[in-house]
Amino acid sequence: MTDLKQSSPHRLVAVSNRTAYGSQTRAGGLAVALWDTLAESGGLWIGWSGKIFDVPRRRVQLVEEDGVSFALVDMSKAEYEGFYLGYANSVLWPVMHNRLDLAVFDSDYFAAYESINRRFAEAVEAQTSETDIVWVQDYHFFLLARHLKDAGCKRRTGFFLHIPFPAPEVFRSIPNHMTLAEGICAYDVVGLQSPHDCANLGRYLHEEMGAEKLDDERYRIGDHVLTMRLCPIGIDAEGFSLSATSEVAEKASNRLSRFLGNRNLVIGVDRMDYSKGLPQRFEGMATLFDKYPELHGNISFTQIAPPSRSVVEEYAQLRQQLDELSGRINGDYGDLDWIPIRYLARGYEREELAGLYRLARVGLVTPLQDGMNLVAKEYIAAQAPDDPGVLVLSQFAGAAQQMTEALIINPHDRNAVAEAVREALHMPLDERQRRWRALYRGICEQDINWWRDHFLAAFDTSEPAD
Ligand code: GDG
Repeated sequence: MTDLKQSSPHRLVAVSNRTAYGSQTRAGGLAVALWDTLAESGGLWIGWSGKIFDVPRRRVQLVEEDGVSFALVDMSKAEYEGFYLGYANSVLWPVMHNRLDLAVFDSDYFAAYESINRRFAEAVEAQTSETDIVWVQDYHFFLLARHLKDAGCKRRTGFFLHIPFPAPEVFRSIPNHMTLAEGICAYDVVGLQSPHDCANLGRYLHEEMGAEKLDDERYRIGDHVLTMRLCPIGIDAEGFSLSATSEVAEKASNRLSRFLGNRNLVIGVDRMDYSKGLPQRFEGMATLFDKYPELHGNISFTQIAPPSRSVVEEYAQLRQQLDELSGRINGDYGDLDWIPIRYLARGYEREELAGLYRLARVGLVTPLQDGMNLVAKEYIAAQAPDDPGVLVLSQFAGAAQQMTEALIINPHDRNAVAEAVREALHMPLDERQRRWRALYRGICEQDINWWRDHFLAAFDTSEPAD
């Protein structure tokens, strides 16, 4: 394994759109896992400064925090709009989540995407050396390694895609899909969330680029060998489990309990995003209320949905759709002493969420497409072992390919959602415990540190870029 922790000759350099620099709460997950390894290898994190200038500073800003160095890159307002709101979030995000109908193919967006990828590549070249391992995160930077190569800059590069890789038929609809694919192929190691994603990318590379499969992970494309690693992301399962009994968690749980009385809690927690299937979930709950009047007054569905990317039109529309839908369902089924759907369009602290998950008899995670879905894993981590709740999980979340002991459903089928919630509510304790134990074991074995180490170990067998 590539041991970046002990005086390894390789320094780790992370690249992501947003870094964890200056964030007050560096709680859990990716930020901590990267931070730890970066600090131990004397590493560097390159990302957007979060600042928008009329004329961006050309020089990157170098800062340090808790043993990690940061190189922060600026953007202009036009770049932010073209690269981030435009190409990343109005082209790549919808297409990769199978929502071609929402994609806005504007050639100015692609120009901005290329230019920001080039600027980040220049920052990588300037701030790193040939012995470093450069680990690039996510769909914002498909082209970064390609730009490095074009500039004659030799680096060992890895790329992790947090979101799904769609069927080749869908990916091909992006006007610049070949350029993006050449970008992918310029990396030494590409990590994906699920076997499904690996199969899709493998088929695309074979059909479009004539890639030859050498073994389980390696593809030859021209004279370059690409390692494609199945590397499902995890959480800090033990840490999250502990935080579910913290003071903050218990306080949040008590606040909600006072309102709940002895009703069973069904919980959903999602960024407000059309990939998360929120309208379909609300409709599924309406079907439950419709079919089973005996449940009225006996359960409470609480959906936490902090708004995100709200300046993008589709997100504003989703907000309106959810406002209307929850109002309609509460109007139809609610009573003087019962609100069927509690829909909270705001965020809570991480520890508060842990407490709320623990209180919930059912965790409802029903995205229409999702790279992994960490909420599913957090819900399991937060449960009390002697009285665990039940996870209802969409077959279209990457997590479903690992978490097979959940109740797996098709999120488009509102009847299936309703029946799974009912089954979860009636599930006997011994079955709940049996399913939970298997799920908890899984998320502990393949946690966030496993994910990081498994990805980086791929560099031991990958061939350096020419
Ligand atoms: C992308 C991929 C992949 C949510 N509400 C609050 C809050 N959250 C936290 C959750 C969870 C995180 O946000 C969401 O993670 P997901 O995995 O569900 O989804 P994306 O943001 O879409 O992430 C996804 C992930 O990358 C990692 O690879 O799993 O498929 O789309 O941790 O707890 N956190 C706080 N308050 C909230 O109100 N503090």
